Amino acid sequence: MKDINVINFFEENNLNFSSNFNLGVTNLPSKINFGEEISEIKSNQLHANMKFTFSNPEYSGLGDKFNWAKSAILITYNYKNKTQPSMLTSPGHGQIARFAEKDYYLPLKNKIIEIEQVFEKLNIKFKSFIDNPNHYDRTFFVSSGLGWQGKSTMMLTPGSGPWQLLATIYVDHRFEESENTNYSCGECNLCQISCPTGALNSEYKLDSNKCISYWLQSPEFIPYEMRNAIGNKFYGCDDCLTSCPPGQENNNVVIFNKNQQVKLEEIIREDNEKLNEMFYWFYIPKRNAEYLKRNAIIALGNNPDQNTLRFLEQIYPESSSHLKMYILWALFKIGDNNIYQNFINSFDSEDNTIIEEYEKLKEMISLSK
Ligand code: B12
Ligand code: SF4
Ligand code: SF4
Repeated sequence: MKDINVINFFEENNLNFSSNFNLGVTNLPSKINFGEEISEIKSNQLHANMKFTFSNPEYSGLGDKFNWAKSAILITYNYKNKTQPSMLTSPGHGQIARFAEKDYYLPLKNKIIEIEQVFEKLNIKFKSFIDNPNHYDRTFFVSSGLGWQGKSTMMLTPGSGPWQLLATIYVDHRFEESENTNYSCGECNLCQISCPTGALNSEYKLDSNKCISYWLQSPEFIPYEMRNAIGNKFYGCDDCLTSCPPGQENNNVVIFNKNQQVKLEEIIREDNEKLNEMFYWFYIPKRNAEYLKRNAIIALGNNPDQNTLRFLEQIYPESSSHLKMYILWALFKIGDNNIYQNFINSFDSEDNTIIEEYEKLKEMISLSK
């Protein structure tokens, strides 16, 4: 008997999908295994010491994880919503990458719950993964006929390009396998030349040590060369996505999208707990909103308005010594004043890591004179 098409199966069970969703199927066992690729990235230190899928590559990259599973369904959610994502921000404002302008994982997670309810009702075993350290979400994308992996490492589909989030459901039921497509980036390299830091200098390989998206989620001190490249970005980076032709609208008018910008002063003044609530869907190291304030200070140093100098001078005394290091950098970056000189001379901290950073800052400032 012919295997049933996955969409027809769900329709028969009263579950429909809007055009934002796309589904593809890989039959199992698949012999697909990205364990080696993930390990190689780790051993070449391109993962910037991140944990996630790098903690256990042998398992996270393994396609055939469960011997009971007959198919893997790859489900994608296109969050572009037919509008061109914007890079525009006003002075004093910071940019949020499109995937994080709101909780776009939520519609995907809700859809997965609906799918799981269908399987539960039919007594079919399943296991779902989305942004889970135990599973590499891109594993079945190409084999499920949904598109190809681009030179930016993003998974691309004609129409939605890279603007999609991915999830996988292993299921003890055999569906009709999707047909493979045969697309590729061809000679295009726009993501590589649009990346402000050279993180994509080797095609199809991301060096996370140079990736702004990584640094804005990292608890480490952000290196000085990165701070300049971060520009007005507050969370995430879309430069290799916005430049990607398969993800662009035909009538490519760049619009201003208020959901993609935040007023940086407001973020810096906000209570840490409130910030955690406001951005509950962000990955924030240790859920410590100090890191969001750090991002905001860097973006403000790169994208100040008329009030910024006065504002930084005002908040400096009551800020933590960790944030003081960034405020000093921002004051220096904006330049043309002596405020930072007074502050830097009187700086004091009992934390050795911060003192180390303070020495680096002084060296950087003296070198640039
Ligand atoms: C760690 C991580 C990051 C890290 C590292 C990203 C990376 N490319 O590895 C950082 C923090 C930098 C990051 C950033 C972003 N991320 Co992220 N991230 C992850 C996470 C948790 C794991 C990814 C992973 O395991 N990487 C390891 C390596 C092995 O993966 P890879 O780069 O894909 O490696 C392949 C290539 O090297 C390729 N390759 C090597 N040589 C060659 C040669 C050829 C010819 C080809 C075709 C391929 C090829 O082979 C490897 C295996 O396929 C996943 C969620 C998950 N659990 O899977 C989300 C995930 C990858 N991220 C996602 C998103 C949305 C982003 C951002 C766009 C967010 C933003 N706007 O800031 C950026 C994009 C940056 C970029 N260009 O990739 C989405 C991507 C969806 C998509 N369409 O592909 C995912 C899948 C989350 C999700 N559930 O939707 N992310
Ligand atoms: S997310 Fe930004 S920094 Fe990272 S590879 Fe893409 S363009 Fe470069
Ligand atoms: S910008 Fe061009 S090279 Fe880069 S992922 Fe998109 S199509 Fe591929």
